[in-house]
Amino acid sequence: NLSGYKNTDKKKVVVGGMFPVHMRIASSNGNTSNVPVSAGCVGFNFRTFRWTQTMLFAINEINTRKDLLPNTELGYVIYDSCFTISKAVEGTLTYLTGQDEAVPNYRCGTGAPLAALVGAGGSDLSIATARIMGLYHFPQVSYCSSCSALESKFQFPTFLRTIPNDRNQSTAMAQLVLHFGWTWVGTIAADDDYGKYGIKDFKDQVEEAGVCISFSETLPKVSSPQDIQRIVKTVAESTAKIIVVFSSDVDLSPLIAELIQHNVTNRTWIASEAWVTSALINQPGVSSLLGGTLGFGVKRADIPGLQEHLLNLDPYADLLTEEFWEKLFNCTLNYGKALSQTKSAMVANGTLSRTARSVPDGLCTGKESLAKMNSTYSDVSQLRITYSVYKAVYAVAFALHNLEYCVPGQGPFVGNSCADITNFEPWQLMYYLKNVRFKVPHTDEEIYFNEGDVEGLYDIINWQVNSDGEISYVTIGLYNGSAAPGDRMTIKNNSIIWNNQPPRSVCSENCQPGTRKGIRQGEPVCCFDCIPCADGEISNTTNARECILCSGDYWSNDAHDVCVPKIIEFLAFGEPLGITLIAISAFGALVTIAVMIVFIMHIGTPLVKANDALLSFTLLLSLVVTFLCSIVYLGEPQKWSCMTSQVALALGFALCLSSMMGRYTATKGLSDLCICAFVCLEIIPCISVYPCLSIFRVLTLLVAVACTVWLLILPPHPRKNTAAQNIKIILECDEGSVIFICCIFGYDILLALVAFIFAFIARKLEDNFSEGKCMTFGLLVFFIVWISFVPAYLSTRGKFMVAVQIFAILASSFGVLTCIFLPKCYVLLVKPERNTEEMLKPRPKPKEG
Ligand code: TCR
Repeated sequence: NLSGYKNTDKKKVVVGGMFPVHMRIASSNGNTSNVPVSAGCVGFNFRTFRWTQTMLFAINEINTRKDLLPNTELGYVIYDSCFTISKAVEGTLTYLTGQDEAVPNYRCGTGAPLAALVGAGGSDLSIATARIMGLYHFPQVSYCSSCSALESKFQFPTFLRTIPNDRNQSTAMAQLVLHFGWTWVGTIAADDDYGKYGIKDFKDQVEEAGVCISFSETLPKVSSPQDIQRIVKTVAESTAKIIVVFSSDVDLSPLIAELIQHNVTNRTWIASEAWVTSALINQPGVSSLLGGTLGFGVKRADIPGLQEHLLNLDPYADLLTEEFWEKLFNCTLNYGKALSQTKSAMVANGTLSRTARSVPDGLCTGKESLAKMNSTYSDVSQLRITYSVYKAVYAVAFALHNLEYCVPGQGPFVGNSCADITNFEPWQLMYYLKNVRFKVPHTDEEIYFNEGDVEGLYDIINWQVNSDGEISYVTIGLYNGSAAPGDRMTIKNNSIIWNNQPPRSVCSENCQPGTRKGIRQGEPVCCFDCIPCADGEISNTTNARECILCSGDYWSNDAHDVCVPKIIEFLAFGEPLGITLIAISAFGALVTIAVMIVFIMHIGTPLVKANDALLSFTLLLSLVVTFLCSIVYLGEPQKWSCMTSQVALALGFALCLSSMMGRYTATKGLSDLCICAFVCLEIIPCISVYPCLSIFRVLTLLVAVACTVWLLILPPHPRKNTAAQNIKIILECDEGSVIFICCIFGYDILLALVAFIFAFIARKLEDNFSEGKCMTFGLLVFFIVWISFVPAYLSTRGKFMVAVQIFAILASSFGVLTCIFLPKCYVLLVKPERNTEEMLKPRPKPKEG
């Protein structure tokens, strides 16, 4: 510990200070047979030594000021906490008791009153010391203990700090992560209150916002190669590109060194305040690993005069400074000059003796130039915690000033009394510290404590690698924790320089529309698979959880991101197939009409006469009907067209077949009678062919009636068939009643069979026009067409079903037309000489009765 004040006749007050000048305590040799001594410290930290010097500088500045504590001189006692709780507690007890060897509850002599303790360094140290200080109502002002646990006034009633509460920083980090849309981050925390509370607050906030933590590692407090190796492995194997580190530089540096060894690159690090501008981390060679790092730094300030103070250091001022000098210049100071008694007495407390430190042999004079030596100690470019130390000392000074200049009778204490600067109680100073409000010299920042905390202001710092591979800290944004939630953070996005490209850190990329998220069992929610939607289902948002089923008349498009109306399918007039079918049926109808005309022109000739003109015309007419009714099948099904098409076809065929049969029987005479009678199954007394024929006429009539009833009760109607095919709606006719349709077409089949039997039996009968053969052949064509129609019809879908049906109609009609009428037309038109009575068989007179 260093202490001192100048000898003047002013009133004196002692301010305590505690800094982690060393990085750790030397490990003990485990020997329990010796008298135990307080552990020595190793690992000199230039940065924290600068803080120490800043406290001295601030005290000197205050002591020379005329407006602040003009009649009081501040002295100081500074302890090295060695970054270790036990040392910090030891220092606190020593400070409180005034003994070199700490004896609690005992304070020696009536020396200058103790004012407040500045510091303790890290949060875990402050937590330990603040508990002791709290016992004695002794104020403590910390410059770098930022842990949120210290905000509890219940546990730490006399703790104040000039560094913002880490709650702000954790929120800021969470906002930063959310700002850039990173949802997959790794975290590394130091194994102390700072790291654990900081990371916990951060995690709580990001996880609430849907970010997933890829890994959480804890840095060992006592350097452990296995632990470091394990963390390196985790970092290298993780797919998280963003790693948030809440740790002090001292704890982090072994990991960074190891990561560089393993050449881990392509990560973006989010730095907490404790290492964001640390020279311990920012060593040559880290740029590939840490370039592009983003971090939070507390407010920076320039303190005029500090640099001169730092450079005008007297190497022999005290033991710490001597050690500093020797470490910096790597030499041994020439002790012969000034090794005082007091200093050797203090060796035991904190710093190791020279021999134990094993300094190098080269001698130094104490005249070496600090200015030429560019060290962290004299670097005043990033005065952040240094500035916080400065503020802490000033806070104590202003509080003391207010205490000293309390107007008697108007004081804050019982009976409006004031405290006496030469002999005050620590809780009295605490009152003034709590209520202190002052402007920091050289900057216009105003400091006051709100429940012991100051405002959460941070610079957002980006580590930018310049052309020589060095890293410079560029402030790319600000965070103000006391602003409205929406505008706490301002970031200049385009002034950020990333290590290579702006990082993306997600476990799984977003699921595009058309797919849905599929969870992976046992993995965080940010890791998922994108599963394409099934046919007929869509998703139209990114990261949809479910696909939506398209309703009724809609179906998914190829990309599965919108429901599109199903394709409506029917055989249209306009399309090639439709046109072809119309043409064929029109052609058929025209040919039939042409045949009719030919027959009319030759109406008196034997051939026409022999064939019973009326029946021929009925047959031809029925053929025209069947040809034309195929057109009705085309086009979008309407109620009328559905009703017409089947009925017209069935009646057309009935007419056609019955007239074929009738005509045949009419022509064939006697021999056919028995056939007719046979056909009529003797049930109907059948005397001539004509009554026999009329049975079919009656039947036809019955069918017509049945059709009418059918049309009235269960009419065929157009229907949207969505079931047959997913992507299409087939417009078709619903028959209404299957039984009816079977009946009327069954009747047609019956007629056809009967006609066929007639014709088959009669085909051997002599006649010049081979009437019987022609008709047999025509009916055979008819049967073949309709039998082959069945499988063809059943194996097609949609509009082709209609086409198959029309083809069957046309084919059968053409078959009948050509077989029956072609030979006759041939005779009528080409061979009129054969159209004579002789050529015809003598017509037998129909038997009456
Ligand atoms: N608060 C940390 C310790 C710490 C620190 C630093 C240590 C902070 N900033 C800079 C060394 C250098 C912030 C704590 O433990 O609360």
